[in-house]
Amino acid sequence: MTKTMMHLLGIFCLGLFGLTFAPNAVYAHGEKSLEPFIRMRTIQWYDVRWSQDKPRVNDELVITGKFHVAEDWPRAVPKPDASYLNVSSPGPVFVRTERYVNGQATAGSAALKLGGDYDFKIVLKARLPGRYHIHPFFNLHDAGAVMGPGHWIEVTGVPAAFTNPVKTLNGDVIDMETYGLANGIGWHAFWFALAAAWLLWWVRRPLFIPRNKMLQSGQGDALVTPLDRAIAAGILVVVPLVVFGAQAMTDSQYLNTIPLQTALDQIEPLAPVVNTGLVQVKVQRAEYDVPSRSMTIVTQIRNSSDQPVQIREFASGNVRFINLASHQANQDANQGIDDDTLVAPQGLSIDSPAPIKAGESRIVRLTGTDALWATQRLDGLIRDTDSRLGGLLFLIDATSNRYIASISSAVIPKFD
Ligand SMILES: [Cu+2]
Repeated sequence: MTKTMMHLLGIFCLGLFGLTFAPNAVYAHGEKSLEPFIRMRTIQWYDVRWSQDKPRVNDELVITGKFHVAEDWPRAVPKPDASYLNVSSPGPVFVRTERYVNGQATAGSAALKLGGDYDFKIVLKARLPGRYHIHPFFNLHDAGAVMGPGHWIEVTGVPAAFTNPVKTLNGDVIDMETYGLANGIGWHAFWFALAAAWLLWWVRRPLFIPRNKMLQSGQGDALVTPLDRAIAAGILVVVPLVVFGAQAMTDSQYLNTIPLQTALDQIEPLAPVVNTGLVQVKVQRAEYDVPSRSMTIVTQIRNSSDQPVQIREFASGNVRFINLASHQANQDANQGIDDDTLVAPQGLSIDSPAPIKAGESRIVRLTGTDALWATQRLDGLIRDTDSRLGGLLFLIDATSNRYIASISSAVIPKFD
């Protein structure tokens, strides 16, 4: 090996070491793993709330929220024909007891409609004590997990206190923590023992090379004894007998069983909440300034409602830029996702902050500047093959009526 090669190898190993032990990846669990255009332009979460921060073991935690399915769904992502609303947590630290989408109880996957509006409610029950970052998220078939906002939850109490009784359709009450456990362990142990015994039966004798030698010297017949054949025949008879016998016993013991369900739940979107047409927003141009980590969006806003409206917030990929001059700014900044760092402290700056009058159409330049573009890896957008920004623009009138627009636009990067 030449000296240069040794050097290169050294640098490679150092790099690998650095990547493996990088300290800043400790809390991440997939929030930023998907391409920014997927996080911005598929499921657009908002109003996500957690019922409490510190449940005890067995207490309920309810996550509620809303999401809009972006109209400008990326071409590279399969349409959301099979999507599953889930909760991300580090292991089975909660159990999910109920889930509703648009008020409809649902357990399976569902097809979502582009441009559709949905609300959801997930009921969890705390199982293991600890401090966890909990997110609602959508598993999109063939695309990945689009995370909603996360929240730190501290579960207190002792693990042994957890119970999970469930009443079956037959009226029996079973404990889900232990139900069928002995049976499952028993069957695994049985098959493991049988397979291990059969392996050992052969392994204890001379293996590959001695056997090969015996074959070569014409002593192959001595390798398999009549006893081997008898045992093999025995297994061939006994294993199917055990399988079919156990199946028959199970059938007679549990008369009413239901197979695991594979059908898709059919859930209709709500009456439009986003892009209702009363306040129309068109993006004329969006520009991302790389060194100052600043996104500028030039929008044309047309107010067809009968009240003046004011811009309240721009949210994209769970990063929120709040108009600190809007009359609900304080409430917004302290609501919902207050304890994680996804609200940009400097907020959203607006070049013409006066409310847009009823009937008025105005060009408004919005600027959101924050390191979150980089730390949330949303700035990777400009190096993607789909450099289109997406997000929700919230507007509000004096009586707190809210108008939401799902906007999208190609982004032009500025590198100097
Ligand atoms: Cu998290």
